[in-house]
Amino acid sequence: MKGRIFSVVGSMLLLTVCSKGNQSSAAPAASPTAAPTTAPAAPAASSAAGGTITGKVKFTGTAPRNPTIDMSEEAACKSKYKTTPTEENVVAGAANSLANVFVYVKSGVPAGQKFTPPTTPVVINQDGCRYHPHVFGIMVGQPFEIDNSDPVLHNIKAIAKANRPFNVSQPSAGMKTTRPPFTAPEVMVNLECNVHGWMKAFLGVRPDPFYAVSKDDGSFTISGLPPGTYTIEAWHEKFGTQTATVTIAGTESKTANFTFAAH
Ligand SMILES: [Cu+2]
Repeated sequence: MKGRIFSVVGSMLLLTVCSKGNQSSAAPAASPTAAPTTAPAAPAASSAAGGTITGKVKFTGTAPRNPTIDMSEEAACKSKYKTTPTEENVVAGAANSLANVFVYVKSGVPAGQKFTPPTTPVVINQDGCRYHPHVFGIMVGQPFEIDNSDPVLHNIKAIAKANRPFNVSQPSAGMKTTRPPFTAPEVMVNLECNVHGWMKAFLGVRPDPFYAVSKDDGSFTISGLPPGTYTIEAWHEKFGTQTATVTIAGTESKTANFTFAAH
């Protein structure tokens, strides 16, 4: 989503990490680590004003096995897979890197500061009876599009508290539905399918653009931050949440790494 990895220079100073939990009672016991990374000599490509927070997310322990999905009653979906598909509860890469972690600035952005949402929609696609993406973000006021690439009925349901819940039924392939934008920040809005119990996705709704989703190698980048002290939260659907405090001065880059305990 926010894919660029910037060179991390001088990122050790002033980074503090706290392991306190937050409103999510599912927070794991492990404390996040604040390990500075040694920056490769990559070109510093940040032309946008502001500071950058980069980091890696990983986990300790053994990742739970993702349940397999029985798609035998949905042949059109099943035929899209060479092997038995699984749920995507824990998507892990090499060296225990953890994907699908929603990392965002939880606090520290001045309350009065307004950010214009992109006019391009965030798209979720139902393909192979799974959601793509599985974890993603959107800004308040940004269009949200729901696509169906399967020749089967999907009925996506948004389970929201701060936002209005909704249902969208899409009985055939090629359907596209644009929803009115979300109106309030909410981490996370749960999306699920009323037809296929295994279909789940998680959407972080934010009032600013300071969020990212960790990639397969666990990396994330949040850029364009004005100077300030920020609470960064990392959210994972199974492993809970962790927070770190990062102070940005000028246009510097800082590192915030997170380590979850698998359970
Ligand atoms: Cu479905």
